[in-house]
Amino acid sequence: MEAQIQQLREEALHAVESAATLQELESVRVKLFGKKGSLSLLRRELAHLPKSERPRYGALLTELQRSLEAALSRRREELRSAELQRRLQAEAVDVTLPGRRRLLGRPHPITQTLQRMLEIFHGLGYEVAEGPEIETEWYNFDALNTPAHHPARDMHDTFYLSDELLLRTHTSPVQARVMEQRKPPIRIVVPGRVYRRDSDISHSPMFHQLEGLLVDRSARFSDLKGTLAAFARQMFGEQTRVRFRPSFFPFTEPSAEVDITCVFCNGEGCRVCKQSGWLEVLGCGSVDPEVFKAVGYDPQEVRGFAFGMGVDRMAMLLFRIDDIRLFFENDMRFLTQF
Ligand code: 2NL
Repeated sequence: MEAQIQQLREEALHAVESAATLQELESVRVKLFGKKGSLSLLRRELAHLPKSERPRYGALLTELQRSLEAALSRRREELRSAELQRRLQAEAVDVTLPGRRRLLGRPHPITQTLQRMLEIFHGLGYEVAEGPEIETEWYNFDALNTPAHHPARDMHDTFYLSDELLLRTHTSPVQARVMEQRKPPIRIVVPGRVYRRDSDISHSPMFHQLEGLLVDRSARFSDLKGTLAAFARQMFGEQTRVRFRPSFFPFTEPSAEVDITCVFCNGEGCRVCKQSGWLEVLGCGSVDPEVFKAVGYDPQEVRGFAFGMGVDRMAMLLFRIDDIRLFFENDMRFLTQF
């Protein structure tokens, strides 16, 4: 019996030490201490011994059980801490690695351009007004001295939503609405999306306009010229020169188109300005008396001037972009350059 106990002790200790994982160790434990484990079997042997010898062997078996339990828990701790070491190494984070750069958003180049334009007009005393993108024929055309059968109302140019409703083709209807609601003096700029059935390298079916309107008792064409010259110089630099060419719009009389010295060649003449040294950037004029009548003003009492320009076109000149469609593709390689 003593030899058996000694043999089991050696085998068991060896098995415990050579268990390489916690699962292996658990199955060693079951083989030793389980119902049919080696220790239980030995304990049953006690019954076959003479009564006088049982206490001695019983005590030996108990001592064996204790030392095996101790060996098991020591080995369990060893395996646990080895496992922990392994995980700590595998999951280690190198805090000295350079971080991933976060993409920061920014205003779209058209928004940046518009913000700059609005700042300039704010400095000149203008407030911002806005209005609906879906308009009636009255506000978009009739009130602006553009009667039925006028070529501008052609289905080819305007997105009609129904007989009466359309997508506004300019932001002027907002000015008409403001005049209807307020008395002069009025000094507003109106930014917004406008829509025309047009699409190529320099036209987008949706684009952005900024229009301005000033109404008081004494506004003169010379005030308009000074205002737009001041705007052009702040927008494109103090060296910028402006010229006014006679033109026509249904809602202004007289009307003019405004050119600035070419931003690409400083007026020297280049491919973009077709060697003229000038770029057309906006349209303007004195408000037509018919428009004042339509919004309930007395044309004998008030005078005004108005102007309109394409924000997208301004952005193209400011950032030297030659294809308007780039603004609307939302290609990050393009957008992150501004
Ligand atoms: C252009 C020309 C212009 C206006 C817009 C306007 C509005 C009212 C009365 C009179 Cl309510 N005029 N707006 C006047 C002249 C020109 O825009 O080339 N826009 C891109």
